[in-house]
Amino acid sequence: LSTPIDKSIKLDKKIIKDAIVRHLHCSLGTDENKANNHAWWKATCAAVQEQVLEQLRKTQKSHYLNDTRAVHYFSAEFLMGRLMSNNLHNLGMFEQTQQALTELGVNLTDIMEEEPDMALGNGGLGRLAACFIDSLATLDLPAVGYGLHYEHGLFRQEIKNGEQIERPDSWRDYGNPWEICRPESIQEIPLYGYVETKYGDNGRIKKEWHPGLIVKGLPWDIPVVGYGGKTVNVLRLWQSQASDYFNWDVFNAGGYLDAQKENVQAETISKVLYPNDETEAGKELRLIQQYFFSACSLKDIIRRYKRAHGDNWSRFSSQVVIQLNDTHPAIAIPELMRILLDRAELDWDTAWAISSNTFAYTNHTLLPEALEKWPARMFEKILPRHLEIIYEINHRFMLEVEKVWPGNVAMKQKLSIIEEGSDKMVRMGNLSVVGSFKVNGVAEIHSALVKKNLFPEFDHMWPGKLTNVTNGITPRRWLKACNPKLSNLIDDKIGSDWPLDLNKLQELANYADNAKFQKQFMQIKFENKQALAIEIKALTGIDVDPKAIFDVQIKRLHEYKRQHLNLLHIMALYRRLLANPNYDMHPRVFIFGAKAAPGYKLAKDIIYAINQVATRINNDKRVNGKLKVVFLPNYRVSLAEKIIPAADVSEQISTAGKEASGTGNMKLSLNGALTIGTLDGANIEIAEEVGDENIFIFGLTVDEIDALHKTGYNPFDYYDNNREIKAILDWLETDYFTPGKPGALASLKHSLLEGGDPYKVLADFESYSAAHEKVDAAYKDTTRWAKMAILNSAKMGKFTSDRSIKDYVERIWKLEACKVDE
Ligand code: 26M
Repeated sequence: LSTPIDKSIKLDKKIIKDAIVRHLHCSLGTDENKANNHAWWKATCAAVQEQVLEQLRKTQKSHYLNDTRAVHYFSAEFLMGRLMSNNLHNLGMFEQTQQALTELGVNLTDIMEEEPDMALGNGGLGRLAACFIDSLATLDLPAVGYGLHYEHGLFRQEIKNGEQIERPDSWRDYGNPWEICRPESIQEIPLYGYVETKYGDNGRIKKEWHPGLIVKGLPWDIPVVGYGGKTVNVLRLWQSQASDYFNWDVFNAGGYLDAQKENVQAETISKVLYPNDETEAGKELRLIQQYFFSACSLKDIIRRYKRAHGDNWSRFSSQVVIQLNDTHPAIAIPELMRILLDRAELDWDTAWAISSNTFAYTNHTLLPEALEKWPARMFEKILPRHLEIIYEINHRFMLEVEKVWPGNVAMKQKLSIIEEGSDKMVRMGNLSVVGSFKVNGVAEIHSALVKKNLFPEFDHMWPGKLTNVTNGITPRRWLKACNPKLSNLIDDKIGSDWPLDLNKLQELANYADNAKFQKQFMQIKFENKQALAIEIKALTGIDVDPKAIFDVQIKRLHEYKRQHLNLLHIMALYRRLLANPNYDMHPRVFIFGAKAAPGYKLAKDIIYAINQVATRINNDKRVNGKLKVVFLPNYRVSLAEKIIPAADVSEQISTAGKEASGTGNMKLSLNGALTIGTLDGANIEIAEEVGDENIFIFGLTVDEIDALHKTGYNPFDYYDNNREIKAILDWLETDYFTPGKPGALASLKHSLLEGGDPYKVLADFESYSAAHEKVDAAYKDTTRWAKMAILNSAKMGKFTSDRSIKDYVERIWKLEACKVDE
């Protein structure tokens, strides 16, 4: 792959200005005097969208004429955030648009705040998909993102009396200026019903699925603008609708009112994103969502393939590669088999060769509770033909297992796609491995553990199928757009082509010891902290001093991510300060952002505990401004873009072996925050890049966690032998942090003791506390800290999502770039 050069479109300021005003008048029916920020935002979007759509048309023409192989990224989640700033930067129109608006008396930064986040994802997995489609377009690779057009994205979080309240997210209430509805490409999706076995003329058995319900899939296209503004790919999201002419088949004929009920059911499919980032076993609607978007997307791909190749399937897997973002779209595997067998009437081996050369699967987790399983009975009800096909896939796979491990029943049970038991289950991970030509983990350690612990026998059966592609992040959003001051400084120092070639940041290392550059770098950090301090005041009413260390933990709330380890340490600092008012520490602000799954009780208890401890500490004069704790409500992409440029310290403290990769770790380090972290996920590779002297590593390793687990971990050993740990845990049971409500925080203590402390919080506490003392010492040495921060930014080149995508292209997709003509 060649690295594109700077190819930004230089649009005249005057043209932009005219376009904005034209849209204000002609699209929005208002004028310069009446327009509020929302109207200006919409008019500006419309003006930008004109440029975007022109490039989209050119891109599609070019891909069509070249009949290119393309990747189809299937993902139940795309956490896009806001698009205006990104599109302006990628089109190379940011400055001109800013000036155009200034001349109109409008502030671009203000109107960008009008844009609601597109929060169609939970966290890391969804944001990864968004970074990947940015990189695919930037690298001029033919690609389509496929997903669900949720009416409501991830819930909006409010904090009331310290507790999380979930409110609906309505990102499209006032219209989404970026999306285009494509009714000409509606698909029909069958569900329920039964399978009829027929005998064809040649005596061959034919299966016919008689669905009980058909729903429509209406596609919405979101243009994805590559950096440089040449390639514009699409993200195609499916909305479910009732099918107006076919609701129930003859066996279920109902009246008009019954049909209305079916309409509601059909339209429920794309209503809401599941707010859980692990499996909720047995949620019928979730399986239907998965099948709905996978089936719509496959039909869309096949329609396009047939336009070029007719009924000749022989080139399908050389033109089409489908990447499964986790197992959520794995149902696409039996769906493609169904189409090839029942519709195209291919024989099994031909169909299987096509299908298994089309799919590749990315695993994002080792946590057993997050591995998807669906009850076979549920499958039978919703997708009866698919269950038959899965059984046949499994039967043939079991014959392969028999060849490798003859007579080994236990092995067959272990590897089977079907988990036997009182309630048979379909294991989507096993189906994905069997039905794909490549499987990857998302960081070196994670991929090694996928091979060693999760799928060792598959690795033995198909050497080379399991591989690694370390995650990455787009530097366009996560440095250039979100941290304009630092970006400009970098431009001045090393030139402006680093967003396309992030390894160029290496050159900053030459200035790591340069006093003037250190001063400039830290001055920008300080100004970003001032801006965040204002935001914190506005959102929470809390005053924070930008001269304090801003110590940040922003991610979904999970026990394995150990926000409670951070909290226990904050309580320890508080206690030390109360015991000794002269306790020597540089002032620190601990900043949290985290949503808990609505049904995850302990996660919500931890949010409550953070808020209660925060209130007590923030109002305690005795800490003398040395300690502040801030929980920022409604953490989301657009809030991350404000926090990350202002962070000094990045908390990446998961139990070793539990965080597949992490990507926030990369964003924070890129913006000059120093990591305090465990040897887990991509932290290990970050440490390799920045060097051990520029990161604060602590805690047990994967092997040590394993060993501890095997010898029998007893959290009471730490409680009984460490006075600080005992005091802190006992403190949680008093009403010190919850006046009048003793025991309100007891569940936390309980989970760490009687609950067995499954994520080894207490085992890592001392080491974590010691690492924080090193952080404090390092910060006091301003020269040393500045150098370390600069080197973090300088060494993040590896973690551009462009590199991840190039790895996917080389190791899995085998795609070629397709330049878009002028
Ligand atoms: C599954 C079934 C039903 C409802 C929801 C789900 C589900 C949704 C999201 C399960 C998992 C989901 O996301 C997991 C996730 O975000 N994993 C993270 O992926 C990142 C990108 O690879 C990694 O960096 C993180 O380490 C990993 O936790």
